[in-house]
This record gives sequence, structure tokens and C-alpha cells, in this order.
Amino acid sequence: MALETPTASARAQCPYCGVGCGLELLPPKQGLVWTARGDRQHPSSLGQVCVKGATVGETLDKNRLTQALWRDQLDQEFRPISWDEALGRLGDQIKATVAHQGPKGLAVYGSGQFLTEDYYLAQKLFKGFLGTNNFDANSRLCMSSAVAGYARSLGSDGPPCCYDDLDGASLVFLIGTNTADCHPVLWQRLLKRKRRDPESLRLVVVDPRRTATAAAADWHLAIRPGTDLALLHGLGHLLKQGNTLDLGFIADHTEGFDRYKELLRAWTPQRVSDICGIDPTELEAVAQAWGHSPAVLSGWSMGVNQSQEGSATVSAIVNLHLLTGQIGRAGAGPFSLTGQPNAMGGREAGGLAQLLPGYRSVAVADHRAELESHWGLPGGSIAAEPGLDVWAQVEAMERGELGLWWVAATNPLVSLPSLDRVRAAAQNCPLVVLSEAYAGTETAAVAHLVLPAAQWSEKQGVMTNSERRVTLCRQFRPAPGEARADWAIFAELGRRLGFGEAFSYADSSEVFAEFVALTAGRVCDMAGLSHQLLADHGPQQWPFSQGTAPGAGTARLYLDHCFPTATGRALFHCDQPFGLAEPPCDSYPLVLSVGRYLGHWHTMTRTAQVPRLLKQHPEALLEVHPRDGASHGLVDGGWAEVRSRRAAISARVQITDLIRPGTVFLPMHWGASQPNPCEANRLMHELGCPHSKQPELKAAAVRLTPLPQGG
Ligand SMILES: Nc1nc2c(c(=O)[nH]1)N[C@H]1C(S)=C(S)[C@@H](COP(=O)(O)OP(=O)(O)OC[C@H]3O[C@@H](n4cnc5c(=O)[nH]c(N)nc54)[C@H](O)[C@@H]3O)O[C@H]1N2
Ligand SMILES: Nc1nc2c(c(=O)[nH]1)N[C@H]1C(S)=C(S)[C@@H](COP(=O)(O)OP(=O)(O)OC[C@H]3O[C@@H](n4cnc5c(=O)[nH]c(N)nc54)[C@H](O)[C@@H]3O)O[C@H]1N2
Ligand code: SF4
Ligand SMILES: [Mo]
Repeated sequence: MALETPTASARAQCPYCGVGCGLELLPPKQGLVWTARGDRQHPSSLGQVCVKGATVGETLDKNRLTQALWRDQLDQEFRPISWDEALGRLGDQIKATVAHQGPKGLAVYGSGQFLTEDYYLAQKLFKGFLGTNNFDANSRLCMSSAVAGYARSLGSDGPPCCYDDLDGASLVFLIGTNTADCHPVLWQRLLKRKRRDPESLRLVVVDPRRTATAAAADWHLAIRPGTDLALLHGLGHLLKQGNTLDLGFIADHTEGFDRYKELLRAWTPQRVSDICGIDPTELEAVAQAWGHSPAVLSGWSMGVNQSQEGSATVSAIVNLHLLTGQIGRAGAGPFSLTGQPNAMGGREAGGLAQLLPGYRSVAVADHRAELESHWGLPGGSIAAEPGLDVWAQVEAMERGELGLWWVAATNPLVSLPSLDRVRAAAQNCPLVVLSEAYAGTETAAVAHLVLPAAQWSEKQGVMTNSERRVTLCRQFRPAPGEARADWAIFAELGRRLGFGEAFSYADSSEVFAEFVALTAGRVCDMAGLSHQLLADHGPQQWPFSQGTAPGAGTARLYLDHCFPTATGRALFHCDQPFGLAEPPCDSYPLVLSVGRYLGHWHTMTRTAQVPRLLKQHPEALLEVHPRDGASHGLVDGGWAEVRSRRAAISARVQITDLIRPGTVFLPMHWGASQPNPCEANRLMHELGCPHSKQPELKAAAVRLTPLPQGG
């Protein structure tokens, strides 16, 4: 079904953060620039947008890649080549690698900025037809701990809550999220309510920095980085002591309470306060508020997920909801705030190395068999072992074990930790391919072959936002030059490799139809959705099984308190905190945390095209507490060398009491190709959560030295 290209205005989900606001795009009056405004018909955002969504039209045309580029050696200049030559070279390398090393010599690193159709075809081609599970995505750096935490506590991935819960909650517990800057439209919704009726909503924020989010909270718990798990156990201890448990819910719908009760015993307020570096009375006040609130909603993001205790911390959040029966009803539940616009769709389509489409797992024989049958493949085609997660891909390149590293819709030479190691590893891979929309990214510097990608607005497909709402993103502009949609690139390659029929699609709506059929009966059932239905009736929330009426999707999961575990009960988890992977020490006495600014998006390929956003945040600033500033001889506006065990960079200093003493902060945005680079991730390490394999991107031990003006 080919939908007509809109000529007047078009509707789509915003291509930035996981709030997934609806945008209405208005055609250019003069020149090329489409303007974006909030789509009042979109149920997730009701016409609201933030500065990034509102300026996205300005990012679409500048600095684009329009042709495939090739070079034999990394020290040569790129030369333009045809698609025919590009796909020929790629196909040859795939065949040669499979012949010499087997399919495990291939690895793909994709992104939560893919459309669901892009994701799905990559799984079909690599996990299905080529027989390697080495497809991972930047969600490994982002939502992987939420995925693992939900699965181990509730039996499946899938955020159970929805945005209307922000209106129904009486306590909102935000931990490791700077919602004001990173999920601005959700934040404005919450803030409006708080201002209108302050008594109706209590707000807790747990963050080592007094962010704009923390500044509006009733209680800001400025804990030491990496002590969230102790804090949550301490809250559990006090909830139990205060007799504010829901014993009926615990008895009927959970398992493991006795062990958890034992664990909580040791987490006394004094012990927790000593570990977290907060006052015990604050902890008590928050526990009181949680225990006596009719509806508690918790929200979290990277301050929780990017930790070696990421999955354990997610489970500890869920523990508190189980303890108090605050799940599976309006206004309540553990709600992970998704980072990227379609990281949710990626999980649905199986876009991590251990997953298969439809919330399936490569390790489960029945799941593999279901996929093999759907794809018309012989039994045993899909490998039974999880593929290489992205850091394992880097290590495999270091050992010379990969013949192809294909990076698509992500910029790992800015966003992965330990960048010097990543660069050297990539230089050790015979073919690095980059599918990218913009010219001159940091990752292009290690690529032999660059494929020009059509981006959002230039291709049609769906995205799923944090509240499980699926929006059709229409194509409303032509792709520049020879740029092609990612799904179309995977399909064409599949045909060239001889898998003809299985990769022949008239358009992306056929790809979507094939994918949703696979979700029937799964937690993420979308079998009733199609491009046509989404075009006719607007965005819909899953589960949305075959035959569901438009608008009758599912706002909240687990209303029956029956969880998708073996016993139907949710599980208490008892993880002991063990702190940061790289704790501060005499040589590296400070903890560096790396995160985001309101006006920039990740590696700035898009937001650096918008003058207003560059003006808002012209450079990276190293936030330092006045006490640490004084003890290191640093002044506001001066320069510092920031050194970790891996590298040293220079940064301009901002002295501020908004950060906890002992902690310093840098934004992640300014990579090596920016005019004023500040490569924070050269300093970071790759150690991460044993369950989710998510690196601890929020903390590395560093020391500071003043530098002469100008760095
Ligand atoms: N403006 C903007 N918005 C974005 C993005 C963007 O690039 N720019 N990216 C999107 C994506 S992909 C993501 S993943 C989200 C990220 O959204 P957030 O997670 O909200 O953003 P971050 O700034 O990475 O980190 C959040 C906070 O974690 C705190 N933190 C650090 N260490 C700890 C800790 O040990 N414990 C606790 N409790 N907190 C800690 C930091 O001080 C920081 O304020 O944002 C999305 N939205
Ligand atoms: N220290 C530290 N490191 C971090 C984080 C942190 O908080 N601290 N956050 C981590 C997190 S949560 C995330 S999500 C990552 C984000 O890190 P990245 O994924 O590296 O960041 P982006 O700049 O969003 O990269 C997306 C790339 O895809 C391109 N692109 C856009 N649309 C398309 C398309 O349709 N097709 C193709 N082929 N390309 C396209 C863009 O131009 C851009 O270069 O960073 C991670 N790294
Ligand atoms: S809040 Fe997120 S989804 Fe909404 S307009 Fe801003 S960046 Fe886009
Ligand atoms: Mo993210």
C-alpha cells in the first residue's frame, strides 16, 4: 500500500527524544525549510513541543551526504562511487568473511533512531539469513538496563505506564533523570500540574546535581553517584518499618518477599545515609511520602541505567512498587523514560544481540523456530548464542576477529566509552561501513565505505514512544541526492546476496505488515496495526491485537496483576550494592559524570545546524563545585585538564554549587569534528552491568589540573 506523499502538511512523531511528541510539518513558504509545530491531535503530547522539536525543520537540508563514498585505506581521501559499486563491495566482503571466518565475523551496530522497518529488516538479514546474532544497537548504552530490569522483575520488557499517569500520580519519584532538559514535554506537563495544585503532587528527585528537575522538587536527594541501589533498599527498609506495605498484593501477586524482607533489615537509615551522603531525615520524609501516597509513579533514565548496577537498580525500583502495590493501576508504576525516538520499536523488532523480533530471545529454541518458520528458513538457521554486544564487537575487532563492522544511525566515535581504544579497534577491521545522513561525522573518520542514508522525513515508517504509542512517520520531503532508506539498503543487499523473494517489498508498509504478524500473542502485540490504519486513525498504543478497534489499544499493562513470569507473579530481587566500577581514589579523586544539555542532541549532527541552539549552548562546560574549584586552583571561565586512567582532555570550567562536591559533570555532545571539541568519552570506561552489558557511562574517576587560558 503506497500512501500518497502529503503536499499540504504532514504528521509524524518527533525524531528526537523518546517522549515521542506529535509534530505537524508545514511545507516551506520559501527556500527549503519545513516548519514544525505541535500536533494537537497527537494523544501523547496534545500539541506541545520543546525547542528541539520546534527547530527540527532547520536541520534537514544542511551538510547532508548525497553519494556513497569509498576509500581503500583510511589515510586516503574518499571518492564518490555508485550504489551498485558500494553494495557490490559490501556484498563481496560479507561473502568473503563468511567463507573465511563464518558468520560471526560480521557485526552490525545500529540505533534507536532507526524506524521499526529498518530494524526489522536488519534482524531478518543478519540473524535470519546470514546466521549471525551480532546485531547490537546504541540502546545498549541507553535502555539496556531497563530492558533487563523489567524482564527479571516482571517477566518481560515493556514499560507498564502511560503519560496520563503523570496526571493521576500523587507522588512522582524521579531517579537519575533530568526530565526538565531531556524529556521536556513530559516535564512541562508535570510542572504545570505542580504549579496549579502543589498539594496534589509531591515530587522527589534523586540526582547528584541540582538540575532544573531537582530545583522544582519537594525533596532533592543529592546522593553520591552510584549509590542508588543502597538508597532504594533504605526506602524499602523504612516502608516496611512504617507498616505501609500492601500485604495483600505481596501475598497474591509476588514471589521472593521473605528473602527481600531479610535483605532490607540491614539497610538502616543511618547506614544508607552514610553511603549516599544525605541526611537520614530526608530519607525518612521520602519514605513517609511514598508510603502514604495513593498513587506513586517512578520515572528513571540514564542516571539509573548507565551503571554497573543498572539492572539491579531497575529491579530495586520495581521492588518498592511491588512492596506497596503501586503497579498495574492508574497513576502508578515503574516507568522507564526512553531515550531515543524509536528505542522502543528497536526492542519490539529484536534489535539487540540477545533478542529476536516480538520480544523474543535468541536463547529460546521455540522463539528461534517461530522466526525460522516465518522467514521460510530451515530449522537451525538462527544461532542459539547471543551475538556480540557493542563492546564485545570492539574487543573482537581488537583481536582481528571481524571482517566487517557496519555502523548505522549512530556515531560511536563520540558516544562509546574509551574512545581511543574504539578508534584503534576500528582501524584494525578490514571493512568499516557507515550508514549516515550527515557528512563528516567522527565515525566517518574510521570508515572505508560511507552510505548516504535517507533520514526521518525522507522515508516512511513507524516509531514507538515511551508510552508504547506507535506513530506513522510519513515521508514528506525527497531524500537528497542518492540517499536511501536504511530498510531499503538492507533489502537490496539481501536480494544481491541471493535471498531474492524474502527481501522483495513494494514499500515499507509491507515490511511492517510482515513484522507485526510476528507479534501476535506476544506482550508487544501489534498484529492489528498497519500503516493504513495509523494513517487513517492516528497513533495507537500496544498491545493492539488483530481486530482491535482504532483507539482501543492498551493504556496500561498488568491491570489484572498477572505478570508474564512462569508463575504469573512478579519477583522481588535482592541485589547487594557494590558501588562504582571505578571508584575515586587518591590519584583520581573526583567522579566525572557525563550527560546532556536541553538544546543539543547527542553528537550534534543535527542540532549544530541550528544557530539558535548553538547560541543557547556554544560550548561544553565542566561543572565543578566551588569547594573542589578552590582546592584545585580552578576559576570560573578558566580551563582545566581532566585526566582519567585512559586519556586527558581540556575543558572550560564552570564553578557552580548545583553539583555535589566530589563530582564533576561534562556534556557528551562535542565530538572531535566540532570546532570546539570536548571529547568526554575518551575519559570514560567500558565496565558495565553484568545483566544488561550497559557500560557505566555516568561515572569515571578523574583528576583536575588548572591550565593556562585557552586550554
Ligand atoms: N536535550 C536532550 N534531550 C535528550 C537527549 C539529548 O541528547 N538531548 N537524548 C535522549 C536520550 S537518547 C536519552 S537516553 C535521555 C537521557 O536523559 P537523562 O537520563 O535525563 O539525561 P542525562 O543528562 O544523561 O542524565 C540524567 C541525570 O543523571 C544524573 N546522574 C549521574 N550519575 C547519577 C547517579 O549515580 N545516580 C543518579 N540518581 N543520577 C545520576 C546526572 O546528574 C543527570 O542529571 O535523553 C533523551 N533526551
Ligand atoms: N558518557 C556518556 N556517553 C553516552 C551517554 C551518556 O549519557 N554519557 N549516552 C549514551 C546514550 S543514552 C545514547 S542514546 C548514545 C547516543 O549516541 P549516538 O547514537 O552516537 O548519537 P547521535 O548523534 O544521535 O547519532 C545518530 C547518528 O545517526 C545519524 N542519523 C540520523 N538519522 C538517521 C537515519 O535515519 N539513518 C541513518 N543511517 N543515520 C541517521 C545522525 O546524523 C547521527 O550521526 O550515546 C551514549 N553515550
Ligand atoms: S520533548 Fe522530545 S519528542 Fe517532544 S518535541 Fe521535545 S525532543 Fe521532540
Ligand atoms: Mo539514549
